[in-house]
Amino acid sequence: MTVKFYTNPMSRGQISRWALHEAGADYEQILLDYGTSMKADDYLQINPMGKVPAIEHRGKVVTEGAAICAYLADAFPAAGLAPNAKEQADYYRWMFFAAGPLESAITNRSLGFEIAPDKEMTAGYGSYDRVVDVLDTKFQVDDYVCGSRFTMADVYVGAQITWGTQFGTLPQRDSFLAYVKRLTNRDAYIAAKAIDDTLITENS
Ligand SMILES: N[C@@H](CCC(=O)N[C@@H](CS)C(=O)NCC(=O)O)C(=O)O
Repeated sequence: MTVKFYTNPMSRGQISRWALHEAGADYEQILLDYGTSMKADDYLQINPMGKVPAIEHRGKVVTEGAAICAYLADAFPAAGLAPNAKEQADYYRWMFFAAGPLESAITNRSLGFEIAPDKEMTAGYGSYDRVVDVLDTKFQVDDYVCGSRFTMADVYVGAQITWGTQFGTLPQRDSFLAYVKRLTNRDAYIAAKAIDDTLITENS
């Protein structure tokens, strides 16, 4: 069954498109514009947040980039991107780490908002520096989230690190750059990125 994919090429929808290509899913894209079709009543029925990405599959909606990645890995098992029993701990741990602490730390940093040291115990991510160091340590040891095998968790975690190092919201640590190189050489990444880049060029 075809996946309906709601996106804008200049958005986190790029992560979901990459995931769709990794999963080998047939999909139909619906392009939405910021502030207009993204906030229109018919789309708010799909995602009341008025944000992209979102997908519809088998009569259900999935929003949130990380959830879309995990869902696609499960829905398209032939791609072999869901974790096996030994990989589940790392898969869920780092996927949620990227969707929670990492995303918050990057967003706050890019908006110029710093957590005061005496408030770090309250903030879920503690401090930006600690988040970066923890992630750096992880990828100094492992090639991929689950060790030596690429899984769908690498799409989500890897997209955050790829964008972060490209746009300067993450430092250019050696471990990050080596990980990004492994990921951005993948056929699915290249194919998905080419589609979004073309859409961006056509619309500019
Ligand atoms: N937590 C959501 C964030 C989605 C999000 O913020 N998307 C942005 C584009 S990258 C958006 O749709 N912004 C439009 C708006 O808020 O009006 C996810 O991870 O998918």
